[in-house]
Amino acid sequence: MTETAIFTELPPKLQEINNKIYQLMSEKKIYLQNGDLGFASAPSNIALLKYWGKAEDKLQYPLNSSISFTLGGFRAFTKVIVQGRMHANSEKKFFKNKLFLNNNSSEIELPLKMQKIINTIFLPCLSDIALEIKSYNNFPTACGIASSAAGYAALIAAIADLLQLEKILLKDDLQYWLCEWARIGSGSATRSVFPSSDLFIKWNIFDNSSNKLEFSKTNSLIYHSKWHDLKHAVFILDSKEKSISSSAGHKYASTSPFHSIRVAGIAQKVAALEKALATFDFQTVKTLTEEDALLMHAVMQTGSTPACYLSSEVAEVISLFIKFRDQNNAEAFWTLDAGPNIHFLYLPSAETFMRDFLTLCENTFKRPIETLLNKKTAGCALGKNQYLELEKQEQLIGKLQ
Ligand code: 2P0
Repeated sequence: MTETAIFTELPPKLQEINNKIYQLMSEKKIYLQNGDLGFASAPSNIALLKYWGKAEDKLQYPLNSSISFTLGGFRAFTKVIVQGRMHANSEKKFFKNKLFLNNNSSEIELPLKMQKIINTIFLPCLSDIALEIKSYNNFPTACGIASSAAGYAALIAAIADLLQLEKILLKDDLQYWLCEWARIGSGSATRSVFPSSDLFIKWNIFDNSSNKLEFSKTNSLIYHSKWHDLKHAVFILDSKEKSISSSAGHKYASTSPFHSIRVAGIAQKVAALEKALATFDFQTVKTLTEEDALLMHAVMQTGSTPACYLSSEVAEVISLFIKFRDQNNAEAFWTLDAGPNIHFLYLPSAETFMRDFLTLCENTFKRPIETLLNKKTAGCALGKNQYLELEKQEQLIGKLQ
């Protein structure tokens, strides 16, 4: 049964596009055969205002709106390869989808959700073909850098490339299709399927006036051009896999007494952040981002199953940072996702400050601290040429030094 599980209650607009794809498959205008390939590379993203808690679990509607900054250098690279052939006349036979992660030669079991997404997209030819998926990240997995966002975004985009949807769908419909499927894969992935120039992405909650079944609610924001200079670095304090996954954590969000406080204030913060991004109000972006990170971690720590990603060492680094930053009037701020690694965002004026701060931390903790520095602005890229072009760029991620 698992093999043929599909999503049945999709948003009507998504279903409509899928039906169009099914029709083209049946007319052989989309035709796949053994060895056909789809390529994509997608960036990760870091939320300034976070998505934490789901209004609906299956299709992953969020409890609050979120806004992210695209991390063009932190990427997933995904290839999908067809096994079998569409409309095979021979006896129908189910092939098995295969997943290979991070250049590992041993196959890993496809998560049920991934299986369901593939089954739904390829419904008319499920008994004819399967996909071999080869995906890797150029950054550590599961340590507070959204690997599932980049991973699901790249998978959906690679499938779009395989199906040649860029030639078949209107641009807006393709963007909608990518946003919706990426979100169903992993909520934050819906913020990782936009093209290059889109630095800040907003994923909206469905308000009472909108029909949650009709509309995709992810869009790129208008922002001041000075944000193109924004730098991003992560201090890796611990690269072990996190003990409570984000998906589990989302479930407990609403059990925290701080949850309703956070959600009640978020609409106003989203509006204020949008304005601050448009007007280059650095101070407001800094304050809103740091405040929401603290509030989200308060929610995480006080749910029925507490998750403490803000460990004592992380807290110590953040408090050192705030003190040193304020002494130096440095244009820099921090945020923290579901992992013990701290993200710093800063303007070129704070580059020396950030290097000095790293030295301060290393002296304080008496050990070297690994850093990852984002060195690329790039969005979601479909197709072999863009994939190879990005893959051969060695300096997507550097070090703070
Ligand atoms: C975010 N995070 O806005 C928040 C902040 C982590 C902390 O979205 O269950 O992997 O796949 O929808 O997207 C991480 O959760 O969770 C996340 P699912 P996801 O980026």
